[in-house]
Amino acid sequence: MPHVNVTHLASKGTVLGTVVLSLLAVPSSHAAPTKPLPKPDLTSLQGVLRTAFRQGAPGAVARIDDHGAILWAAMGYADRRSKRPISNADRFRIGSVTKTFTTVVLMQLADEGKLRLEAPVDRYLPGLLPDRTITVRELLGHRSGLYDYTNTMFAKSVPGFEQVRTKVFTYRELLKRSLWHPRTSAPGAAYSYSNTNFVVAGMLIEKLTGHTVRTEYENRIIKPLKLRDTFYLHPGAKIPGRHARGYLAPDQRGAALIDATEQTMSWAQSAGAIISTTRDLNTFLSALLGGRLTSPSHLRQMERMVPVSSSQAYGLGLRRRDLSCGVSVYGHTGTVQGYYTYAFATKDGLRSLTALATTSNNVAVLNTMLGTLESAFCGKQSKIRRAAPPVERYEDIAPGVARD
Ligand code: REX
Repeated sequence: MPHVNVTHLASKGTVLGTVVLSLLAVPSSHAAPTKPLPKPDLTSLQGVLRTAFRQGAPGAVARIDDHGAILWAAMGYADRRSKRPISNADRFRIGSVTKTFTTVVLMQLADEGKLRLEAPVDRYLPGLLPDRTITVRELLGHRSGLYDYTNTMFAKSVPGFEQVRTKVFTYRELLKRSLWHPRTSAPGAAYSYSNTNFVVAGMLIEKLTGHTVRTEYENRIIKPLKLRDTFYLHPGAKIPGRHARGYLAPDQRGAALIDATEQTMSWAQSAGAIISTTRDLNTFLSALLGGRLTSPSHLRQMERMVPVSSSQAYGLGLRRRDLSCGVSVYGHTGTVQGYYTYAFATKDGLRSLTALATTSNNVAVLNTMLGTLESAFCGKQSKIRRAAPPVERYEDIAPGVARD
């Protein structure tokens, strides 16, 4: 039998009760009073993780932080060989949630007057991009038209991964792979998700600060927020300390999972190489949305959304999901080999959810895990029945997952 572990904690160590009470006191400090958020539904959260496990995720965890109260759930294994049960203390690869960290660093630089969102990237990195008019805002909102080199890199999931898992790329090499292809649109003309944008964002950080992105993530976010389980390790391939192993599903149905835990993450770097935990990501998102990482005006810029689909929108390094009960949440998703992450919070940052499934290239699991948002923010008011999970039009992920 798989391990099931569901625990309730309240902020001061007392058991439940406090969780329920705290959920009623919703209105934020800066937003106009809105109707109270529905209570999270821990039973359905547990059910979502169980479904993901049945669909092939070796492990799945989720943690909700709500006004200091914590709810968490875990299902399955951190390691298929040792059968160690997975828990919310396990570190994992967060993929593109890294893009929100990268954007925060750039917003801080903008706050310091070192960067302008409307300025062409060319002002800071002369001659780098083929089109000198692409602005910083267009990069961070995926509206530059720069082709996503991961589409071709991972057209075949396992061979693509094996080809890069031990490689070390420079930012310029990654950019070159993008520029082999025509641009997807003129600058600013259309949304088209591309890791290339956040490779250039990493180059901007290094150019403007004279430091590695690692130093900037550490000094500006990780240390101030005391994120003890959050690291940017590149090109080191091992996840330090206690962590969940990640398993990539091959493109052939029914083929054995590939343990993808160790890899350099060099293909992603500032677009996706951070390691973290559910607790640290919740802390990060509530600090960001609560206004503790950037000026109010630059947070508003991140939150200025352009619709991507009927239930999704993208701002700057930040996604919005519109849930079935009318609640909208802000954060990011992440997909790297072996790990699917959802990290979202309410606009005021007072309730946050991070969920992880330790597999990837498995659309069923990806769609199922979207249900963790419904459980966390809509609870019993969710209009989505788990028997018919929401279909995620996941146009943002490389071929095979994305465009099926
Ligand atoms: C890489 C391929 C997907 C994954 C990718 N990841 O672009 C970035 C990210 C860093 O997290 N983006 C997601 C592989 C979409 C986000 O922003 O939420 N897929 C897999 C394939 C497909 O190999 N053939 O599923 O592991």
